[in-house]
Amino acid sequence: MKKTQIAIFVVISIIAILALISLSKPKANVSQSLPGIEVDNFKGEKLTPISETPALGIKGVQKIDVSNYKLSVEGLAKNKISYTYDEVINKYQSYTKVVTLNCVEGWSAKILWEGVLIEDLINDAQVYKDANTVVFYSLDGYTTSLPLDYIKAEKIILAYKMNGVTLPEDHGFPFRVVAESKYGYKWAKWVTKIELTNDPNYKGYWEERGFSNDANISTP
Ligand SMILES: Nc1nc2c(c(=O)[nH]1)N[C@H]1C(S)=C(S)[C@@H](COP(=O)(O)O)O[C@H]1N2
Ligand SMILES: [Mo]
Repeated sequence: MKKTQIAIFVVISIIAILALISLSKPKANVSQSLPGIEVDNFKGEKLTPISETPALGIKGVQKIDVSNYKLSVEGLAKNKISYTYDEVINKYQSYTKVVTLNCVEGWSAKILWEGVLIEDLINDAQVYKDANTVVFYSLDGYTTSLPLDYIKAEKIILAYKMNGVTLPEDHGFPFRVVAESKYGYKWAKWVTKIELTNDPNYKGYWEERGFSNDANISTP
């Protein structure tokens, strides 16, 4: 082979290799809302299908367009943060757990949840020492609160998937709280703001209407 032929061969080979590398790279930071396939069990545990899980809301289903959605972390924190949907999903470690949602109305649903630790989201805001309560604000005007110590100790997640599929709109898309061992009214859906306070007696929507603030599910 002549030198020029070798040079052309080398150049073409390099282009081909670069093309292959760029094709095989996963496209990070781009969220795709593929419907996915719902799972019906997890490690042998039977899950409740989403279709059999009631969807509640004081003002009906909230529709959130993630292209102009922000999740803010405010209150007793040095560094107020405003996250996009993709930042929450891509910047933080994800966790899965099977947790049963119990409503005071008497029904329950065992679901595989996937989301990020609320502790991780608020740590980046540099929470002040006197904060002891976390208040969740939702698009429908709903609010509820949880103790900060409980959120840390129980590794409470803000979920974006249930039974392996993107959280459906009627179950709180894009993010909802999974407040395990507490009644459903602590499981805020369509969360838009997380506020750190030093008021452990803050009363949310149902708490103001007589439901207990600790909301613990009594285990007989
Ligand atoms: N934003 C918002 N979150 C909410 C509510 C609501 O009305 N608005 N209802 C709560 C109640 S009382 C229950 S039992 C659960 C029900 O969750 P699901 O609709 O996914 O079953 O959502 C909780 N989160
Ligand atoms: Mo509920």
